Amino acid sequence: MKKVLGAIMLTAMAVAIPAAAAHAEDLISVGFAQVGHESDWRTASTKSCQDVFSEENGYDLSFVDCDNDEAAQKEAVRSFIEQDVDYIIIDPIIATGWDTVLTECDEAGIPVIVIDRTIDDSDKYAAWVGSNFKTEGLAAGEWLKAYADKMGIEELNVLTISGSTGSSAQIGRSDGFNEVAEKYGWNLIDEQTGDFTEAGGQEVMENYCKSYEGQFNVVVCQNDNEAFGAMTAMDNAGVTYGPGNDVILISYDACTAGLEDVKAGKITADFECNPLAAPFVEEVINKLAAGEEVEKEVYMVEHWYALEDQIVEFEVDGAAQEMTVVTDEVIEAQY
Ligand code: GYE
Repeated sequence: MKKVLGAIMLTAMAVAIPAAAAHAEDLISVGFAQVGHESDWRTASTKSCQDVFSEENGYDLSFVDCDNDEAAQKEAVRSFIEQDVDYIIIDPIIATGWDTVLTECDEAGIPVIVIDRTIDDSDKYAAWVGSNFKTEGLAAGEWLKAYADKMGIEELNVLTISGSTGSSAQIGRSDGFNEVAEKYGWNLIDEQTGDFTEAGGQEVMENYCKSYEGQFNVVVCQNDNEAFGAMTAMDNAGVTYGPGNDVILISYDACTAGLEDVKAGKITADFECNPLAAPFVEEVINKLAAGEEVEKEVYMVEHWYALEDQIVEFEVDGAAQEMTVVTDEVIEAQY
């Protein structure tokens, strides 16, 4: 048995050595036009891609941080076409305006894989891997309904700090939550963008605290970083938030620091968006390379998080939703 194991290990090493010493021309070249570096979610997404598309794994990755600049993102894609990379990955900053540049990729014969946010005005890409943002918004809304009922809170006065305007993440989360709000007749006081950043969240919340003092009992932040900023602003204004306090604070992403704030009783519920798309993108690339059919849409699996007392039963589109209680182990296991 020992001998057999040794032989297997040797074979594995024999395969591994040439790959590790591979020349650039043996590597699969991938260009990745990333949105920017605005959030913890984004950091996890970038790391996931850099880990999977490493030289060790046989890739030559050209990574461009587009700093939330749509024009820079199109330029990055065009530079990948010039470099004649094998595959292009795009996380589109906004959902529209893509058909021309995707046509150029198509004409150059370079397959495009879209991750995370969607492209809504062109289908000239091989596959998309990401999340259902509308489902996230619906889940946050239906959770709020069930939780408010449990707590006997009859009137909901909601302030939203939205994500980058025109991104599919913002559009989906707003559409989903607002649909539920309209269904139950909640008062949607205001919705302003915090651009998915902590500084943006803080600025918007500072204005809200001044303009709507004493008039709101729900704050919805469309990502954790905005929630971090909003909490600073509420602390400074003397507004309390989290279970049992003045304001029900809802967030999206459920990154490690977000879950820590759920555990600490600050964020009331956090709706996950899973940033680890890269392994699924690699599967798509492998299939394309083998000439196999690929699925046009691949959805990430996500969870809804709260502390025990905030766990309630609710449905989205007729399907019962499970919630996860945030514990140290859960936080530890999160990206
Ligand atoms: O929620 C936010 C990030 O596109 C889903 O972008 C992503 C969003 C995420 O900046 O934190």
